[in-house]
Amino acid sequence: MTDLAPIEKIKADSRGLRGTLTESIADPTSGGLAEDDTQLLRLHGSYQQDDRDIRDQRRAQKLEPLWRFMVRLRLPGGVCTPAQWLAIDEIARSHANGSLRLTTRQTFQFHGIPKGELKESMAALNAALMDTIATCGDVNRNVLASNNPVESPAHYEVAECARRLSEHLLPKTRAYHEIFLNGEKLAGSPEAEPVYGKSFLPRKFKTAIAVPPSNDVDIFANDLGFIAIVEQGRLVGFNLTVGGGLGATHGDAATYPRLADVAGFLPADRLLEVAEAVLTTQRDFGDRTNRKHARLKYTIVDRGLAWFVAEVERRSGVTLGATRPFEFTSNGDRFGWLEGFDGRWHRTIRVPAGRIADTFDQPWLTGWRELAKLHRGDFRITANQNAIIAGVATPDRAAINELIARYRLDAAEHAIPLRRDALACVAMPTCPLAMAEAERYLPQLLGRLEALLERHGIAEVPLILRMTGCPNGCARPYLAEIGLVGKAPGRYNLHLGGDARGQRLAVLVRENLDEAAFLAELDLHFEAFAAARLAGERFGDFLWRSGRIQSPAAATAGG
Ligand code: SRM
Ligand code: SF4
Repeated sequence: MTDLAPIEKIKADSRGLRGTLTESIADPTSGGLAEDDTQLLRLHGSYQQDDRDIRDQRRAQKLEPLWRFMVRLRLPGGVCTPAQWLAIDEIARSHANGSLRLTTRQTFQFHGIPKGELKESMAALNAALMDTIATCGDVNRNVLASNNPVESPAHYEVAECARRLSEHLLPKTRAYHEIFLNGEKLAGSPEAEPVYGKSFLPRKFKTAIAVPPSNDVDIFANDLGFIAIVEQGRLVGFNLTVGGGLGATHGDAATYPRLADVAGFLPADRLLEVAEAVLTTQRDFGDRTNRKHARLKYTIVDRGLAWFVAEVERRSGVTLGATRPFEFTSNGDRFGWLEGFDGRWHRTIRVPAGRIADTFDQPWLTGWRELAKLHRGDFRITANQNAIIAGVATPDRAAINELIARYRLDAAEHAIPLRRDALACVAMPTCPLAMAEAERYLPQLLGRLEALLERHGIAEVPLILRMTGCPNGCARPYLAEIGLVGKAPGRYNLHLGGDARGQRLAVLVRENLDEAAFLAELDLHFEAFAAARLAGERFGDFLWRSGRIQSPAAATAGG
């Protein structure tokens, strides 16, 4: 029998994810943690990182890396109150690096928290009724739900479903409270984990709920998904999706991005049973020997969808019905004001690469803080790294507009569609897995692409570009019309041909290109697109229709 991956023993022996985290955090001799504790810390929502920009310099000075901690909030459906925003803002300024990072999974990340300030940061979150439990590691992560949440009563129900799913699939261990919040110390055996067992899951596990026609959560990239079926304005149930995931390793054909399968229909009131059955099936059958083969997508490919569905039906006691018809028309956000079904207003604001910081001409951190002081509804983070000022009464709109204008919060919206919809993952300098730049390089890249598009007269055509610093796919580049995936410093693989609904994978067309080479390649495609585009045709669709890209393995999800 093949050996278990080393982390399996760390989890199993951790006494409910405690390990020696309390001691490691208190140890004054290092800014970092004991090796095994770095793994366990993830399941509590934090990663040990170092500043890669100064890694070599520190090494030359014989200093340990400058250990700092990334902390990720649990925010089901991306919802937080203005008071919570203010608490988050305060932590960013007093403990982290002075910026907030909105992620592609509808939440906030802090970067740069020193070890000695971890507990204080967690305590401040706790005081604002927030936590970071299970936002990283081999557990069910932050649950996504389609924005805008109060666009219809069904959206409201779906946001509530996301919250219930998140609670239901939380680990039961009190380790988080003990380690970070001075909770009572465990005496005796660790708490039972009826859903997870003592080794938790073989790998990360991601859940999302989408409300057609918007696929803003990119449901097909998730291990587990629910497509809301709304009839006569009422949520009647969900189409279940299983086995999506994007992570891959360069040069390893056994790893690949995969779109989820649509497995059948379930009534709305059986959501939790079915979710738990999917999760426990993966818990019991996922590959615990090879982390690169451990996601649910590989379990389903290896054993077959029919087997998987039968197992989920047996465990949940729910027989899935025939998939109900659904149609997605977009996977992006809609900017500007939108009126909700209840007469309240929602304003989506573009936040490039999700980064909110104060700079000389864009005092965005301050601007959002001022908004939070004034706003009486709530905030919603989108899965496209943007934020929504939600639930605004008509008379309050003017004051909000005034703040948006004063702090130039909408500066990134007065731009061509490419700039409004582009995503970039964090990458350098905090991500230890980055092979190339992404977030920091995006502004420069967009400028060059914009010039090309203008030259061909197609700058106003919607176009989705997403880039990542490595093949893990955190900004979902494999679902973009243009995906750039970092291979080495300054070099990227070029993927083309995703659609604008998150239902078609882009294909790898050229590898290891420097900027000049991929711009030249794109220039040729843009020229052809400008010359032969049909009315309303998208770039990704054109590439397939014109035969400029093709693949025997072309995959489309959900028809
Ligand atoms: Fe991710 C690992 C950042 C969404 C696939 N991701 C990481 C780490 C934690 C690096 C690490 O393991 O040490 C990155 C931290 C960088 C930093 O400094 O902040 C990181 N991932 C992010 C975020 C912040 C990207 C962003 O710019 O917004 C997103 C945080 C989401 C959240 O709030 O939970 C983020 N990551 C995603 C997504 C998109 C999604 O879920 O919709 C994916 C692709 C979907 C998927 O999971 O298949 C994704 N991240 C990965 C993977 C590859 C997983 C795999 O199956 O191979 C890794 C590496 C790993 O797990 O080994 C990874
Ligand atoms: Fe880091 Fe790679 Fe994810 Fe970008 S895609 S944040 S480089 S793991």
